[in-house]
Amino acid sequence: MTTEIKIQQARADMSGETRRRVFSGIQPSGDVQLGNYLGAIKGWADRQAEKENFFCIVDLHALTTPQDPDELRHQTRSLAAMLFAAGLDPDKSTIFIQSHVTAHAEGCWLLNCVTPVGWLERMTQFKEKADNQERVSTGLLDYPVLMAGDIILYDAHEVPVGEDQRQHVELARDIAQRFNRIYGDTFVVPEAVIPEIGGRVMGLNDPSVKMSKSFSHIRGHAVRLLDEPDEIDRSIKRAVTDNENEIRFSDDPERAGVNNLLGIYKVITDKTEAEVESDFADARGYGDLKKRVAEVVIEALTPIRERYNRLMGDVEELDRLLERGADQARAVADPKLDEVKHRMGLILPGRKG
Ligand code: AQP
Repeated sequence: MTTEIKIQQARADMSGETRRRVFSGIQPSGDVQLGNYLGAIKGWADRQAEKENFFCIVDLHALTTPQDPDELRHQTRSLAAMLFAAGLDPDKSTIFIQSHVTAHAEGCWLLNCVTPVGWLERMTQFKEKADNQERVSTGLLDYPVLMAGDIILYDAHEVPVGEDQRQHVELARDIAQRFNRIYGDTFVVPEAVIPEIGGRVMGLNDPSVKMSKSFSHIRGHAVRLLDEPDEIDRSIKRAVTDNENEIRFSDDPERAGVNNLLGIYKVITDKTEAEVESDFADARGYGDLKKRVAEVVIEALTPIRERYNRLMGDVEELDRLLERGADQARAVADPKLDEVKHRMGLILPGRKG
């Protein structure tokens, strides 16, 4: 960076002109569920005007577990439509498919070469997912390095994710710092931004496990964003609670079901804990709680489902929006990848140094 640019940058920073850069991703690995929405997508959409945003449909990550090829193509477009329907605006955010920007896969290889394998073997999500599979792919182990590359190739400052991704963002920090130490200052060291409530929406059928796309086919586990109102109503009415009758926030694991329902209500209505508890002061029991939670969820998801259906009716327009996003993403990721290659000693085609 020249001195002139550094001065301009410092001025812009002082006047607050530069916006923090945000990167996050979501896998097209199943039906988007309420946890994905409340823990990640809703926050991305609510804050997109304040930041410079990159949101990525991480189809390469989805390949780490077995996928039907036609189904994966459908899920990828469907997820794109869902993100636009949930409020991501292509004029405020860059929304793109990971495999359309080849710098992600190349960056992963380069970062693999500075990442000790022991760091990956320690990842909780790897251990959990590996336990559930007969044959574990190298990709499943390597997933966090690809994710680190996704983030640091954009010099992202912030990574808004649900609690389950905290460890992977920590790893991205470690990899960025290690690279900077070995090859000189190259990457911004990113930070995870995790919502206090909503960061971990739990399964309705079992509030001791997180709500997950992979389990969304299990009856009563999740609210899927495309569920019809009566289905949402049924899932929430079947939610596991406890034998008490007290509607208040609590960190007692025995009361995790009620806490989960109150958390969902709180994030959707954007109220404080005190306001939420006062909303339920006149409730006559968990039946009332479930009824009102179902109402606010249905009210929030109905317009998203309607917009989604319209977008899926015009696949050409959807693909056009995704191409535009990929062009914008390449303009940032490709020069960064060149810088990384150069620092590591690779010859860039057409460059003398
Ligand atoms: N239950 C949850 N509560 C809060 N946030 C959640 N997220 C996922 N589940 C919850 C957040 O959603 C974003 C996208 O997730 P992902 O597609 O990268 O995969 P994931 O974290 O593994 O989510 P799933 O739904 O559990 O998918 P599968 O079953 O395919 O693994 C992330 O920011 C995540 O934190």
